[in-house]
Amino acid sequence: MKRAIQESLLQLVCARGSTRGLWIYGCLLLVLLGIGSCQDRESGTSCVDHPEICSSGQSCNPLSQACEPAPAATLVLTGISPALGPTSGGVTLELSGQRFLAGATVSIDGVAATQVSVMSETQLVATLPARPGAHGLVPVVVQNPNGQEASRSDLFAYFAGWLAFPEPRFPVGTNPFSVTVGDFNADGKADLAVANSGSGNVGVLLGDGKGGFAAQVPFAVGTAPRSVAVGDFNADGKADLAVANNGSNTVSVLLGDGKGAFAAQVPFAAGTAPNSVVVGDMNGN
Ligand SMILES: [Ca+2]
Ligand SMILES: [Ca+2]
Repeated sequence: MKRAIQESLLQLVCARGSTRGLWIYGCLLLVLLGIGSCQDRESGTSCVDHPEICSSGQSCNPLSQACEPAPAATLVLTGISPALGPTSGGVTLELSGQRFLAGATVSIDGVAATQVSVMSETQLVATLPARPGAHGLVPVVVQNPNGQEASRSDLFAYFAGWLAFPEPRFPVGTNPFSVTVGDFNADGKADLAVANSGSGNVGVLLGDGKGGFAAQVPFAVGTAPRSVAVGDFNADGKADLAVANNGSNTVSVLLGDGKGAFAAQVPFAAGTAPNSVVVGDMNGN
């Protein structure tokens, strides 16, 4: 019934016998009422009801109810999962969107993602590239082989995991009990001396001045050294070491050569089970 009334209105308003003014205003009224247009009337069919009348490359404009050239289909990126990834890279990302084409490429913060695989027009997977130092949201760009690009800077962020910044570790002996700082090779860079209680030695690690240390060089002392201190015990300007040996009731003195090495320990008797040693000028000379 409604359809019949619409048809009658269209016929009445769009009839060629109408005056031109009535025809224009009538057509406008029909469009506003959503009934149709005289253009449809003349062609006999509305593309709103019959979208199939639009040829390929056209789409139906619901306002004019006429077939018009379709807007160019554009590549769209709508989502990335997971939305966070480590700066060390290597994880698989799933990108969703529209009109992904086989051979599409992905770049993340300007670095090409590897192993890009287009699963469908709406989904592709890619491996996150490593990006040391990156932090927070970064731009992600998908490019089709035809040159179309989609870019989003609000979908994916890098985070710095511990893998990206490994904590430096420098192995020493067994059961290290005490550590002290000195410059044992006189190069102006801080070195370390460690009392390895379980190994019966002192480990010396020469520093590079940038937070790194060479492998420790062990120097034998007494049993179960628990404490180590730096001093210049023979006043030659070269750093020496004193070590409290808990297990042998001695304090060992090791004279340094100023090049990072030490002479064999000279033990001095101490009380029972010494646990620490300090350096000072005990006799005031
Ligand atoms: Ca040094
Ligand atoms: Ca000395």
